[in-house]
Parts: sequence; structure tokens; C-alpha cells
Amino acid sequence: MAPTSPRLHVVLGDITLERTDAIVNAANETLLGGGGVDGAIHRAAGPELLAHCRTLGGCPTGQAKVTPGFSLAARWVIHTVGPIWQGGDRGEAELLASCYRSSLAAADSVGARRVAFPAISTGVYRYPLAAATDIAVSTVCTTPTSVTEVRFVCFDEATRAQYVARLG
Ligand code: AR6
Repeated sequence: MAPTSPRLHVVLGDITLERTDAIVNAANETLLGGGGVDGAIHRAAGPELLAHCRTLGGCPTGQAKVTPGFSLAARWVIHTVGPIWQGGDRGEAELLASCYRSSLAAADSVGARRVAFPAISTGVYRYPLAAATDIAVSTVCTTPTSVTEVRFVCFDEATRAQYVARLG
């Protein structure tokens, strides 16, 4: 049977507290941690996550790699690397869409059915929020996947409002 689109939810909160199959990390190409949601996920997962990430050899922008969640409530962490916004003519939109597609494929590879996403690239990487939100929602809605539930976990009200405006 062909997979149907996942059910979509928008929540305000801290993604490290999500009790779900997999949370997505907005990482950088080293996969060795950083600030923002990446730092929060590493702190909450514990040092085993960094030790595991050291074995992965990094991750190119637009792709994703999956690890266990270690001390997190989530079983898996899907690490994806969003594009740094450079004005919009450096393939940023396609790379951001690729993050969402690759993360859903990574979820499928480990059988994760419920996945939580942060607003990839919209923090330190400065991707304009409205455009990033359009890509997040449209890509998740059009990518074939066995994931049944996607939660967009927003860290601030401005982000939540953007997702709500798109999802109704
Ligand atoms: N839960 C949910 N969302 C969060 C959390 C949290 N605990 N913390 C921050 N956010 P950013 P990027 C939101 O900067 O733009 C790191 O240093 C945040 O408010 O974390 O993809 C990496 O190592 C924003 O809406 O990720 C890379 O070097 C969103 O998550 C670089 O930052 C993304 O912001 C990646 O930059």
C-alpha cells in the first residue's frame, strides 16, 4: 500500500523533551556539536552521543545521519545539516528541502514512525523564517515516507505562528 502523508502538529517547546521515536537535530557538517538546538540535544543526550558522532565522519549539507538517542526520551536522533543562508541564490532552498527528505528517509531506515523537527537553518544559519517554514511543510507533505506523525517543535512564538499560518 502506498504511504500516506504524515499527520502534522505544531507545538511550542523544547525538542529535547519530546517523547517520540526520533528527534531531528539541526547540526553542522562536523556532527561534533555546537550551539542552539544542537547544543541542547548533546547536553540532554549525554556524552555518549558525541562519542558516537565522532565515528560518523561528519555529514554533508542537505543529508542526514541517524544515531541512538542515548539519555533522551526519543529513541533516535536524526542529524541533518541545513544550509547557511547566503542570499538565496546558492541552492539554499533545494538543500533545505533535501534536509527534510533525507531526515524522513533516515527515519524510515530505522522504522521510526513519529518524528519531531526543529526549524532547521532558521537560527544561527539565518534562513528567513517564512521561506523556511514553507519548505518544511511542503516537503514533509510531498515526500513518500512510512512516518505517520510529524511534530514541528517551535522554540519561540514567532516560529510557531509561521507554522500555524501554513497549517491552518
Ligand atoms: N528545541 C527546539 N528548537 C530549538 C531549541 C530546542 N531546545 N533550541 C533552539 N531551537 P539553530 P541552525 C530553535 O541555531 O540555524 C548550531 O551551532 C531555534 O530557536 O539551533 O540550523 C549547529 O551546530 C531555531 O528556531 O540551528 C550549527 O553550527 C531553530 O531551533 C548551527 O547552529 C534552529 O536554530 C545550525 O544552525
